[in-house]
Amino acid sequence: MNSPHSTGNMFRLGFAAMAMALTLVGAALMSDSTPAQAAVVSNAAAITIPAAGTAGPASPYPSQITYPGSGETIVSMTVTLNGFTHAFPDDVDVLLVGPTGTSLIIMSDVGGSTDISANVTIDDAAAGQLPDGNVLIPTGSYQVTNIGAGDPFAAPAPAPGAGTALSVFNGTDPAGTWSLYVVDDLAGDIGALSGGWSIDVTVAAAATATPTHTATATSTGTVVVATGTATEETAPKTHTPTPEVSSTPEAATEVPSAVPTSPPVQPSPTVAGGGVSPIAPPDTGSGGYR
Ligand SMILES: [Ca+2]
Ligand SMILES: [Ca+2]
Repeated sequence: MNSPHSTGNMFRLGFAAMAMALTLVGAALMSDSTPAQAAVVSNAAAITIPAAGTAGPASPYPSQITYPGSGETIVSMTVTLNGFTHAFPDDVDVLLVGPTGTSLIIMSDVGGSTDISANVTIDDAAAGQLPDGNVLIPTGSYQVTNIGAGDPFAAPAPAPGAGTALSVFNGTDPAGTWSLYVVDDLAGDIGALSGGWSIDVTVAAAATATPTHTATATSTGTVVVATGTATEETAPKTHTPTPEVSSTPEAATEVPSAVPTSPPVQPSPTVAGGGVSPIAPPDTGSGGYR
C-alpha cells in the first residue's frame, strides 16, 4: 500500500519546506543563538484498519515515513492521523516508533463506539486528551491518550515505551525511518486512515545548513553565529558572510584581525562583518546570493 512516488514527493516538499524555513530563520531568527525550524513529512498512502477481517494489525504494518537529513535534534513534534474513520474507534491502538527506537502509544481505546471521521493531531500542547467512552471525536488536536493497558502490537512492532507524551522524542535525531503501527484490537467494525499520516517536527538548527549547503556546512555554521550579532546592526552585514563561501581564505583572514577589538565572542563576527563590508563590493559580484 505504500506509494513510493507519493512519499518521495512529500520528501521533496519536506526539503523545500526546510529550505524555506532556513531562509525564514536566517531572516527572522538571527538573534537567536539556537534558532529552530520545522518540517512536515508525510506518507499519504491509506492505512486499512485492520488489514483483513475485523481485528488485527492494519495494512501496511507498519506505515513508514523517512525524515531526511541528519544531525538535528527534536525540540517538539506533532503527529497527524489523516482521514481517520472507524465504526468503533475504541478498537484502534496506534504505536509510533522513532528512528532511534523510542516508541510511544499515541492513541488507544478512545471514542468508544461512536463513529469517527476526522483528522486527529496528537500534540503535547493541545488543551486535553481524546475522550474515553462513546463520545464523538471531532477534527482537532489532542494530547497523547492511552486508555487501558496491555494493548497488543504484534511483531515486528517493538514493545511500547512507557512514555505518555510526544516529548519522549525530544532530544533525539529525527533523521531516519518513523514507523506507525496501527492495530484493531476487537472483532467487529473496521476503519482506515484514508489520508495516511504525517509528522511535524521542530528541530534545533544545529544542522540547518545541511539541506542546502552540504559542502559548505563548516563556513555556514560560522556565518550563523556572525549573523546573530549583526542583527542589531544593518542588513548588509548579514549577507556579507554568505558570498565568502567561494572565498573562504578572505573570511579566515578577516576574522582574526577583528577579534582583538571585541571582548565577548559575539562581537568578533560583527566586526568581521564590518571589516568585510568594504571588500564586499568585489565579492558581491560573484555572490549575488540574494
Ligand atoms: Ca490502551
Ligand atoms: Ca474491530
